Amino acid sequence: MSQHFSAWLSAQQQRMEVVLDEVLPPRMQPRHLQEVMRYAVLNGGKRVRPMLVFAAGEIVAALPARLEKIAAAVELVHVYSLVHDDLPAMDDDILRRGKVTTHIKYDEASAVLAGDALQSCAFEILSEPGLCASAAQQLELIRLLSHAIGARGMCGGQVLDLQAVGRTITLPELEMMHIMKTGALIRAAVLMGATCGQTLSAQEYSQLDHFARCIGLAFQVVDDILDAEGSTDQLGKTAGKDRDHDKPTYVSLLGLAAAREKAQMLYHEAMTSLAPFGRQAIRLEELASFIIKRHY
Ligand code: GRG
Repeated sequence: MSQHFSAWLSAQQQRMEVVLDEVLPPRMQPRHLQEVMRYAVLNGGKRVRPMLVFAAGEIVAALPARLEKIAAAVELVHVYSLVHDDLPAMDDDILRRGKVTTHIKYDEASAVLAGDALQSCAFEILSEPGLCASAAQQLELIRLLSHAIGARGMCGGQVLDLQAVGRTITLPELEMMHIMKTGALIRAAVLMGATCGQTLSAQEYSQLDHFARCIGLAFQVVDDILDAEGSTDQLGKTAGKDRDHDKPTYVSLLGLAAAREKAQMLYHEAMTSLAPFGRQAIRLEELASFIIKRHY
């Protein structure tokens, strides 16, 4: 990671911490629910999806204040998915972002409700009057996010994931599951960042969309590799869960070496898609590299 990128990343992460603190003010009622939401959201996480919003927003010269709100909405939805994913009915985990999971710190009902409330908070932010230059742009943001996290995106992918436990699935089935469960929200983050500034040509939008799809899938391939290779300390969440739960992954289907090759292939395809944007896409390029090379 270049020093320049690493400084950018940590400045943006700090900026996100402030924005998230502002959208979840500590004194809101009911105090308990607000406390649970803040526990789940603040002080943790790489904030990759907000970074993708910022980096895509640079391509269309979007206003920083606008991007901050959109990035916050995407991160709140991501955190909701983590809180629900950790519940006993789902992945049943006790550690997330180096802290005990939300339902362990509080209780299951609080974790379910905090996840639900984070999701509605995200859509409330996106529908705030005046967020974008036009109502049509705001509707498009809401469409992109709701599509990405519903039955044909994240929730649908989670169902496929739960159904796959202990079963043998094909590579195309695994790919579809990963694209929906993880890739769809990452793709939405990029497209949302690119939707709130100058308008891209259809060709440019489709290039960016291809980048977003490649990097969304690559993110989960790397996650499979890290789950197999990383330690609990390094990841801040329980390592080796996929193998322990007999879950099909790129590593279990292809082996570590081929999984690494797949991630590299997707990375190169993603970079090729950015070529028409030249220097404007530098942050997206750096983020793609960060996603592939990350150790946590
Ligand atoms: C609707 C009841 C109900 C449940 C939904 C949506 C859902 C359950 C689960 C979502 C699926 C999910 C959690 C996918 C995992 C994606 C993934 C790789 C998460 C880790 O992302 P990072 O590494 O995490 O960016 P940090 O902590 O850095 O933000």
